[in-house]
Amino acid sequence: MLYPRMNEARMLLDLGGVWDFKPAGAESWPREWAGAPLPQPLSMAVPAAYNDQKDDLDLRSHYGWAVYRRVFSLPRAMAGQRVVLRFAAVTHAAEVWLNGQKLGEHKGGFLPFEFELGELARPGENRLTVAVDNRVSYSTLPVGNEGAVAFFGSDNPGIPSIELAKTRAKPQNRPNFDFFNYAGIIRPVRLYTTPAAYIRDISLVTGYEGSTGFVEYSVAAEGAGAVHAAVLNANGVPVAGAEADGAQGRIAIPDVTLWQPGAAYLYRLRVTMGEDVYEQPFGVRTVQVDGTRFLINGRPFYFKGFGKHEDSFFRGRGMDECLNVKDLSLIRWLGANSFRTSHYPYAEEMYDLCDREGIVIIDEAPAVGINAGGSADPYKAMRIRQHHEEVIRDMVARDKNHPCVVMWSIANEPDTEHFPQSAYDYFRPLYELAHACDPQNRPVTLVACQNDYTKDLITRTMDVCCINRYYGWYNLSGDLDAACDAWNTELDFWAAQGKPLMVTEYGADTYPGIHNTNGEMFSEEFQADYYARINAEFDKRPFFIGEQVWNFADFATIQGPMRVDGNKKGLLTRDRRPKLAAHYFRRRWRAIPDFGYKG
Ligand code: GCB
Repeated sequence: MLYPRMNEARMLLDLGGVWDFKPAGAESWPREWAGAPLPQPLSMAVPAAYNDQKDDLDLRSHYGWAVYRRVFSLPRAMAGQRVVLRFAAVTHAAEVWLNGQKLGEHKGGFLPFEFELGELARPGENRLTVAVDNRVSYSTLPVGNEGAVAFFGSDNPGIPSIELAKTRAKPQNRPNFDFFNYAGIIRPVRLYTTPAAYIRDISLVTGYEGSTGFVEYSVAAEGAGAVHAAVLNANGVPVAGAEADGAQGRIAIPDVTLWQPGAAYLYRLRVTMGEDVYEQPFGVRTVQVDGTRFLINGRPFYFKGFGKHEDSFFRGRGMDECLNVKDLSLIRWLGANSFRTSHYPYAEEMYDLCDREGIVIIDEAPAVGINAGGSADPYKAMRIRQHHEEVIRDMVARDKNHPCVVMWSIANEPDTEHFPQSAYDYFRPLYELAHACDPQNRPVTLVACQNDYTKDLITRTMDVCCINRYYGWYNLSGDLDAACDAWNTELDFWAAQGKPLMVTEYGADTYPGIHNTNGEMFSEEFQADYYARINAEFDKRPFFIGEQVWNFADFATIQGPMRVDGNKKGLLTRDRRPKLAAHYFRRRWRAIPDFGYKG
């Protein structure tokens, strides 16, 4: 799906701003709100999660539907054009109504969807109503626990007063994942136009031979029109001779400048079809797994970076370009080169920025929580397969042209240990699907949780083995000698698999300002020691191709006995101040080259 861009053929209007808002019921919302002003509405900024915009615990922990509404006027200049209403992400499910008529619905909170307005959009005032459902369950991705009443480990079952209280407790979301369930219209809402015959999609594959690059393009169009494609350089100047006619083709780019981590260079493919025009940015680069090496442009790359979250004060998971720019600045300050979009595809603007700044992304589907704690086979208990296929297809369709994306992650921490064959049977087709959808055929991975890796059958079959491990934190807590020992036992196992291995999570909760001469848990010293000790083990292993720490910054989670004001495993605080370990990593990573670290 193309990102909406304004040019001489296409208009673009942003519907961001302050909308009317009203929380509704757990199971449904009043249909009369679809065609009339909301009664006593609250003001709510869009895009942003609604949870933290008011000082109201009921809203923060709202369960179920909420309704947004705004009125907009279509400029006369749009008359006669094809007008499309595009939502970059509404979390987690949406129903959209225009002028009292239903446009459609969408499931999944992290990928775009759009509606052609046709006759429904009229000149002058239009009333747009968006109903949003934040419920997570065994049939959503990310996965929520079944039943809307809390039952945490600390609520010992069988105590009569607790059993009775449970029958009266307020329904609530019970995410099966460790990040706050922010919801609402979290990314931009835009109107754009195209001519009646239009470019629907563009797919690009790049490569090079010697100093000559190439881009293979394929244009999907609706309606008739001759297609022309031309390569522009980073200054927007046409590259002499780099053009072709037809909906598919291969264009040579003489004296190519490659897209490299840390040294990005972006061309644009200017596609015209009849009246329509679209310029698709791209970088010329290749990605490949070769034995135990991960090659970008034929050179062995070492991942230095993070698992992240889209998470900030007030906006929650709302798209924030300023924060994105700041985060990339901090990534550079730290000497890192990459991150994983844990645990869902991020806002499109972040990928554009990474394309532009040469930061490498592992792009993750919103498939987290496929784990019933070993008590049940999640692949039988959960009703997610079809939706999982959809989100992989949609993620790849959205992000396929970004040079910054070098690998797809199809899930985070599913149960691969207790039901290894079920996991294999479930994930193998999804792995194949991700490959089949991607014109660039990037490597595909699945991020495995701390488990008995000898039982897990699927992780070792991925193009790159990605593991999350908490030796020294959740396991062997505080004992770094034992943690290093456990790491080495495990690394011996992976050495025998003949695959590239990277750690996609390891970390320690660290409360900023706690200092401790003995370097005990939760102190800044412990976090720094933990990483220094474990990294020294990674450095001894040639097949170990990257370290992504958990997490870039502290982030919000559901309240509970395991979390003190959120997850505190950030190298940075939530407001982006460095902890001691950030300075340690800055020294380490600035000394580790992007390429050739492991030969
Ligand atoms: C994990 C999860 C991540 C959590 C993290 C933690 O394994 O993938 O979402 O936040 O552990 O800190 O417990």
